[in-house]
Amino acid sequence: MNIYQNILQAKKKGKKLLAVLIDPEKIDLENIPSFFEKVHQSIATYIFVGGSTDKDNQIEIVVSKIKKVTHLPVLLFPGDVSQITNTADGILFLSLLSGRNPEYLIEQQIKAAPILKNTNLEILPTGYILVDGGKETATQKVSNTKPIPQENKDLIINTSLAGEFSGKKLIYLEAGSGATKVVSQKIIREVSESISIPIIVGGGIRSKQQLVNAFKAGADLVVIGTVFENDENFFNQLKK
Ligand code: 1GP
Repeated sequence: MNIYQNILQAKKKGKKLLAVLIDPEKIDLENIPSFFEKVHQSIATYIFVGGSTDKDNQIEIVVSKIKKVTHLPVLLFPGDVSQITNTADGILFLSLLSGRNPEYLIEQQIKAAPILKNTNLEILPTGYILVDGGKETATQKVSNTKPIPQENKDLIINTSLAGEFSGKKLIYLEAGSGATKVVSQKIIREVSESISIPIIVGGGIRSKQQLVNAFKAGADLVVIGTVFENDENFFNQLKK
């Protein structure tokens, strides 16, 4: 079964999924084996690798090292076309639907197409929606776009619907890495009631309660990065 079918099946069964996000600029290569011992004791089901930038082109080496120590599927979560490597299992093929910058709506995707054509990566078309997470994030700066205010619920819902209608397989509601305000339960709930494809939620989640809240509201897959970078003991709260 491929990655997307697994996500769909989990959604059908009400099984919740957790992705650990690894930023290739921040991970210490030497620490990968011990980091993954903790990942494997936790409820994590996927590994996402990527960042707004990858200045030292570390992604390929990071993914190769990760693949040596884990059985979990590794998905690229690329900031741009330079972050594609065939060493992963799949890629979130993102379109930044909340923004109006053609570079991140379609240009990067066109640049990526001939590269992806020559890989075995499973491609997961993903509508990426930045919502205001209380502070300016790297994604905002790099993409030169504005997030949608959380008060503008209808725009978030309609953008999600437009993503589904134009063929996206996933909708990612993103408050931004290190956000001070997570995507509200109200927004997650209303988006999940409006669309039929799985919903990914991430940005600023730093407690088990926030994770549970996102799941309860309708998130199918939650992404957590920063808190694991800062405190690996957080894995202890998420034991299987
Ligand atoms: C960011 O949604 C992810 O793209 C995860 O955010 O680093 O705040 O957990 P955090």
